Amino acid sequence: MNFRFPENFWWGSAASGPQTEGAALIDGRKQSIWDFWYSIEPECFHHLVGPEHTSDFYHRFKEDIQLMKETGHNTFRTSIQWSRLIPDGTGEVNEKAVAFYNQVFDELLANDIEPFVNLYHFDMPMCMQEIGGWESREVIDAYVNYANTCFSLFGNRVKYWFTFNEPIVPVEASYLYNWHYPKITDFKRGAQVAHNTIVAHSKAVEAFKKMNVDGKIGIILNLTPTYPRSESPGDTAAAHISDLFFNRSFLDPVTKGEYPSDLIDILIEQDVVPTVMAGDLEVIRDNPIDILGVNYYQPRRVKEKEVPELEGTPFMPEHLFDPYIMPGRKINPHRGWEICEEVIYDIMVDLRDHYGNIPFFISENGMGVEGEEKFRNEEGFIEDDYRIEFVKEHLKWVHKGIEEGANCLGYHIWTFMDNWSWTNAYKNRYGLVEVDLKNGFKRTIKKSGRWFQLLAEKNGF
Ligand code: BGP
Repeated sequence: MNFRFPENFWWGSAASGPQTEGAALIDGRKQSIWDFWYSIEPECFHHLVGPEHTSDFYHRFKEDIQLMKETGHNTFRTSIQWSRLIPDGTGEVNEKAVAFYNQVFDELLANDIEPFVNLYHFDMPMCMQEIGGWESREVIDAYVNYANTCFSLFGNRVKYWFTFNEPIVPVEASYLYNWHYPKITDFKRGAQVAHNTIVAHSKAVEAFKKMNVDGKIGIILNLTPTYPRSESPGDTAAAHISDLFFNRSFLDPVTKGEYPSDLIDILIEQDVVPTVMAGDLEVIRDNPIDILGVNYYQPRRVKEKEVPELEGTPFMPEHLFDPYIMPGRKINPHRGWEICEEVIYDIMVDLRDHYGNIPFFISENGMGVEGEEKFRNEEGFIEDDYRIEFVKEHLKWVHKGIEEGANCLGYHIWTFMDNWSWTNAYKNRYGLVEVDLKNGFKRTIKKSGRWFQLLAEKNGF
C-alpha cells in the first residue's frame, strides 16, 4: 500500500435532504423554494424532473444505510430539511419529521456510521422566502430558532453539526447570476444575503455553545482557489480580488471572525456595502467554528480585465477580472468543470499556513457523469473506473497534505447514491451506488462502491 491514512480517518459520503429524501409534501412537509420553483417553471429542470421524488431515502433509509455499510462508510453527512421539521418556518415542530430523523440517526449509529448533520443545503422554506429569504432579519431569527430546535432534539445522537453547505452558492445562483429561484441579479442584495447568512451562521454557533451540546460545530464551504493566468501584476491582482469574493468572503469571517479588509475596501469603493446591524460584527468575531468542511471540485482561473465595463453598469465581481480558460486543461465534459487534483493540496497548505491549521475534512469531492448505463458489465453493475481514478488522484494529494502537517480528518465523496442535482436533476450521476429511475429507484453498488469499501477497510490504497 502506497497511501496509508491516519488512524480513525473518516471515510464516507455527503448527501442532502432535498436531493435524496423525496416524499416532498408527505407527512406534513411544506414547500421549499425548489418545490415552488418547479411548480411554476418545470422547464428549468433537466427532463422536467423536479424535487418531488428524489431517490426516496425517506422510505428506504434502512436499505440505504446497509448499502453505506457495504461501501465502507464510517461517517455520513446529510441535511435536515427545515421545511420538513418546522413546516411553517417558525412555530410548531412536525413530530413525524422528528420521528423520521431520529430513526435515521439511530439506524446510522446502530451500524457504526457517525451521522454528520447539516442544517441548510440551499433549501429555503417557501414561506420564509415570501418574507424576504436571507435578505430578512426575521428569517435569520427563524433559522436560529430552527437550529436550536435541531440541537435540542438531536444533540444526544448527533456530534458533528454544520450550519450551512456552500452558503455562497445561493448568493451566486439566486442573487447574482440568474441560475436559481428567485433569480435576482443585484450585487448589493447578494452581499446582503451573504452577510445575513454569516450572521445566521454565527448566531447558530453561539446558540450551540450556549446549549453546551456535546459535539463540534462548523460550516461547509466550497473552496475554489483562484490561479492567475500569469505572474504579471495585473493577473495576480485579478486573482487576489477573485479569491476575496469567492473564497475569503466566507472563509475569513467563520474562521478568523472578520471580513478581509481589502474586500471591504472594494465594496466601499463600488458603493455596494450591505447593511450591518449593531452586534453583527461582534457575533461574527466571537463565534469561530470548531471544524471546517471543504468541498472541492474545481479551481478558478482568471486574468486581468481586458475591456473595462461601460460606465454605469451595475457592479458585479467580474468587472474586476476576466475568467481565463487555461489551454490544455483537463475537464469533465459532462459537468464542464476543470479537473485539477493538486489544487486540493494547495487548499490544505493554505489552511495550514494561513488559517491556524484548523481541523477540517474534505466534505465533498466527486465526478458527475452522464449516461453511465453504458458502462454496465455482464454482472449487471456499472464499472466506473474513471470515478475510482478521480478519487485516487485526489487522495494522493490529500495524503501529501497530511504528511506535510495539514489537519485533515477525513474524505467524503459526493455522493453515496445517484441523486437529484437541482436544475440538472438526474443528468449527471455521482453515486457509489446506482439508482435506476426506470426500475423503481432500484439500488446497485457500482465498482467504485466496492473499491471504496476496500479503501476504507485498508485505510488507504
Ligand atoms: C455541490 C453541492 C451538491 C451537489 C454537488 C454536485 O455544489 O453541495 O448539492 O449538487 O455540488 O454539483 P451538481 O449537482 O451541480 O452537478
